[in-house]
Amino acid sequence: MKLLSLAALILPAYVSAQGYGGPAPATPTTSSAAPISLPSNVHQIMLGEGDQFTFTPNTITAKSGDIIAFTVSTQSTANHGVVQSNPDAPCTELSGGYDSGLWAPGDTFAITINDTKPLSFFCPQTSPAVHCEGGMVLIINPASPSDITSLIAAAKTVTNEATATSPQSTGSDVVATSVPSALSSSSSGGSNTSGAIKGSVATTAGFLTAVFGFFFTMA
Ligand SMILES: [Cu+2]
Repeated sequence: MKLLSLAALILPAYVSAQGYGGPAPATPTTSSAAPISLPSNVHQIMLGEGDQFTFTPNTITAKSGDIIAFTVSTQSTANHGVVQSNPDAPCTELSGGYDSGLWAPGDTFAITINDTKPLSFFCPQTSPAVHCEGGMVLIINPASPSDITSLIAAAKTVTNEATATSPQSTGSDVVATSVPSALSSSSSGGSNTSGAIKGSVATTAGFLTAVFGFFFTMA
């Protein structure tokens, strides 16, 4: 009994030293394709699914005040982003337009739209390939369903012109917003956190085996 009391004193101290007394670790991402139930005012668009230069879907209908959450697919080997454009220049940043910057696979970011007029966007990634020229464009609230086909065709005729300046949190009827809680667990760092947890758990298990092995030998 006395040995067990000693173990009860040692173990919490050890566990505390490993950081378990701090904030709970983020829940690791399991799959970017897992269906998630979203509020009706939230739309999710995947970037780079299948490691392609695509938005999935690449055209959506949304109401004023709706949130569009963008998630870079974990299937992607490239970083992607969303930059507001003028449909007449599909790979050029709209003056005063929204610019997300580039995000890594597994990351989620979001915008709120404040109008129902057509809004067009492109991916600003240019290295090693220019994604916009590969057709990585998006329309929110297209005037016609065929507009996305025309925009993709126009983007593919652009040569070395995917221009974006620096991240801008506001644009034309667009403003960056926080990621809805239903999607926030898939934000960045999931895989790294997961690896850290696994390593820590393995170390703790080894420690426990050593402790109890020691006491067992002593008894
Ligand atoms: Cu891209």
